[in-house]
Amino acid sequence: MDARSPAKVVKDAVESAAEKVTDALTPEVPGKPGSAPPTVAEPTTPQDPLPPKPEQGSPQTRTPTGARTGAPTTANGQQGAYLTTAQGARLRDTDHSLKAGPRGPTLLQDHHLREKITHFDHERIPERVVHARGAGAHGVFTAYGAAEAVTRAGFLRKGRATDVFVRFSTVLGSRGSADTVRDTRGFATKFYTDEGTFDLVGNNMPVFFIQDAIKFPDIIHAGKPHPDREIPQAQSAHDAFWDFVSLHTEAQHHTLWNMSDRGIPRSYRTMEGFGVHTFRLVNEAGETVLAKFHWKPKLGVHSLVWEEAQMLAGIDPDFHRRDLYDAIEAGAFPEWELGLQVFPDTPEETFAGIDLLDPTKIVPEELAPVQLVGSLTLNRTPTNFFAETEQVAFHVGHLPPGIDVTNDPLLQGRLFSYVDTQLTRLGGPNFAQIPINRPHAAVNDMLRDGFHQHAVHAGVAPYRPNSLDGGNPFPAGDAENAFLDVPVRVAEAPKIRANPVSFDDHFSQARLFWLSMSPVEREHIIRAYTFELGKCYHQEIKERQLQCLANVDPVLCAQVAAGLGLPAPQPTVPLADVTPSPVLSQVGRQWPADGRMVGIVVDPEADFDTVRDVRRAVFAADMVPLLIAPHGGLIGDLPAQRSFATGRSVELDALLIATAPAPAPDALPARDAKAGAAPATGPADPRVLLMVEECWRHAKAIGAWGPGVSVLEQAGVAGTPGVVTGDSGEDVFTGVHRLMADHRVWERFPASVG
Ligand code: HDE
Repeated sequence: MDARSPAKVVKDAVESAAEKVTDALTPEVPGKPGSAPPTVAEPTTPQDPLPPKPEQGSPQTRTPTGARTGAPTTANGQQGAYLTTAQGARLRDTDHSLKAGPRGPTLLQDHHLREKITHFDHERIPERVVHARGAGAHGVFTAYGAAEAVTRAGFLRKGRATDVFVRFSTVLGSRGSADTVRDTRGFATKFYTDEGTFDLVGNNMPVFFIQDAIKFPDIIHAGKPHPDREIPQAQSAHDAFWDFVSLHTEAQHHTLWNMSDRGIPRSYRTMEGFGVHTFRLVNEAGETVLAKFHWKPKLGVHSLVWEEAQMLAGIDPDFHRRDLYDAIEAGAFPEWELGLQVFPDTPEETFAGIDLLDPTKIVPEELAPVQLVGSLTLNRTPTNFFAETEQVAFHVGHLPPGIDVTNDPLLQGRLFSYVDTQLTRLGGPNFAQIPINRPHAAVNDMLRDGFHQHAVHAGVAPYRPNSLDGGNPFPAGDAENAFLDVPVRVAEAPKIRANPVSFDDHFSQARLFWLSMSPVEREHIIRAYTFELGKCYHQEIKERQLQCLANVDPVLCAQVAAGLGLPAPQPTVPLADVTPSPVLSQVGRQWPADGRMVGIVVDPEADFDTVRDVRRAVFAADMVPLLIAPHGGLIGDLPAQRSFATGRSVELDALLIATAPAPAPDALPARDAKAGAAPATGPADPRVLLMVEECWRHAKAIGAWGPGVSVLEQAGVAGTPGVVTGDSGEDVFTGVHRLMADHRVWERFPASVG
C-alpha cells in the first residue's frame, strides 16, 4: 500500500506529469503566467518576490525630475519576503478581521482591515474617455540619420537609440471591450529623448472624422453607446453614429477607412501608424519644412475578415493584446519604420493642391514618398498593466526641439485636451512624475506642489527672475538647444468661427481611397456598410448615408443600396476625377509571416516523429505552433495547447492536419455548444471539420499529410486553392508557409465588383 498521504499522492503525480510536459516543451509556446512554475502545495517558506518574466520590462528608474537612479527596475516593485502594511510593518494575519471574539463584531480599530479595504475601494481610476481599451509595450527607436537635414531633433540623429513606450488602442469601447471590433486604432508612441519627451499620438488611419477640435465631443458622443440604454458597446453599427457622419459629411473619408479592412486589423503588429496632422520641423539652421509622420510595419498591413473579427470578440476578446505580448515573449519582436513625408513650408501650406492643414486629407505617397528615418522595435511587455499601460499619459504638446505644430485646427484643440484629461484621469497635475511618464531629460520646471507630489524640490525661489536661488533655473538659448516656437507669420484676418474654403471638399479623397482598393477589398467595404447601416433602425439615416455614398462612387452606393433594399440615389456633386493610390491597398504583395499561429491537429494515432519535426519547423520559421488534440494534457509525449473543445479556427493563421481524428467522446451534439458543428456521425471529429470549414471560409492556408488528407476530403476542400497536401509533413508546412506570405488565399473570395 502507498504510505504517502492522499494529498502527497496527488501532488507527486501532478509534479511528475508536469516534469514530463516541461521536458517536451522546448521550445515553449508563449503565454504562461508567472516567471516560475507554481508548486502544487501552497508555498510556505518565505522567499523574496519572484523576478518578472524574462520578456517583461518596466520604466527605467528615474527620479521624478528625470535623473537616472541606477536602481534596478525591480526597485519599483514590492520588496522583501514578508507581508506588510503600506507603511512596512510586518503582518501576522490578513485573513481575519480583528473581532471581539470569534463570533463578535469587527472592531473599528482594525487599521489593517481599513487600510486594505479603503485602498481596494479606490483601485479604479476613470477610464480614458476615448481609447479606453489598449495594450502597451516597451521598445527602442533607432534613427537612420535621414531626417538630420530637416530637423534638429537629437533622437533622429544617425545611430541614436531612444527608449520608447507604445500604447495601441481602440477608440470607442470601454476598458473591458473586445479588441477586434470595427474601429480606428490608436498608435501612441512616447519617445523618452534626452531633449525631453516626444509623444507621437497617432492612429492607424491617416485621416480624421472632423476638421476642427470643437467637433470632437460630437463625433465621440455619436459613436459611443446610446445614452439611454448604453448599447451598443464598442461599435459604430448604430443610428447615432450614422446620423452624425451622414450629416457631417467631412467624416465620410475617415468613415470609409473604418468600413475598409483597416477597421479590423489582424494584429497591432500589422498596422500602419499615422501622425495624421501636418507638423512643422525645424533644423539647425532654423529652416523649416512641413511633414507628416508614418509608421510602416515590417510585417505589412493585414486585416481580419469580418466574421473572424466578430467571432474573436466572443472567443478571445483579448486577441490583439495577447498577440502583442505573445509575439514579444516568443522573440518575434514587432517592428516598424518611422517615415516622413516632407513638404516645403510655403505660406499657403498646401502640396499638389492638397491643404496640409486639413486632417481629412492625405497626400498620396505616389506624390510625396515616405522617407524612412528610423526603426522601432518593441521588445519588452509591461510588468504591470495598471502602472504602465493605464497610467501612461500622452500629449501632442510633448515636443522636443526640432518638432513644432501647425495651425491644423484639430491639432490646436488637442494641444489643450491632453493635459486637461489627465488631471481627472490621473488625479492631479503631477502625472508626469508617475514612473512610466518620467522624462529621461533633466527637469527644472518651477511647477510646485499639487496632489501626489513625488519630487522634493529644494530652494525657496520657484519663480523667475530670482536671486535667492542663485537665479536658477535659467532660460536656455539656441546654444543650449532650447525648444523653438517657430515664429510663423500669422496672416492678418478677422476673428471668426469658420474654416478655409478648401476644407469644403468632403468626397474627392473618399473616392480616391475607394478607387485605390482591389476588388476583394471593395467587396469587404460594401459588406461593411451594408452590415452597419443594416443595423440602423431609421430608414431616413440609411437614405442620407446612401446619398453620401452616391457622392463617393455609384457602384459602392448601388451595391450597399441593394443590400439594404433601398433605391440608389444619384450624386449631388460631380464625381471627383482622382488618381488612385495603389499603395493604399493591402493585397498583392508578400510579407514575412513572423509570429503567426499555426494549428496542428493531432490524435494518439498521429506520426509523432513528423509532428515533432513540423512543430520545430514552425518555431524555426518564427511562428507559433499550437497542438490541437482530442483532449488536454499530453498527446504522445507532446503537450496539447488546445483540445477540440477549447480550440477554434479564428485563433489560427493556418491549419495543419496530421491525422484523421475520430469523433472524441465529448463530441456529442448535445454537449457540443459550437453552432454549426456537424453531427458526430462522419469519420472525423465534427469540431475538426468545423475548424477546416472556417479556415477555408476565412481564406487561410490549410495543409494535411497522411491520413489527415481524408479530413480535407470529408470537408470538401481538398484540391481547392490554398490547400496543400502531400506525404511529407515538412513539405506540406513549407507550402503553407509560402501561402502565408500573401496573408490570405485571396482567390477564395470571388469578387463581383471591378
Ligand atoms: Fe485623441 N484624445 N483627441 N486623437 N487620442 C485622447 O487623451 C482628443 C485625435 C489619440 O494610448 C484623450 O489621455 C481631442 C486624433 C490616441 O493613452 C483625450 C481630439 C488622433 C489616444 C483626447 C482628438 C488622436 C487619444 C483621452 C480632437 C490621431 C490614446 C485620454 C481634436 C492623430 C492615447 C487621453 C493613449 C486619447 C482628445 C483627436 C489619437 C480626451 C480633443 C486626430 C492614440 O485627451
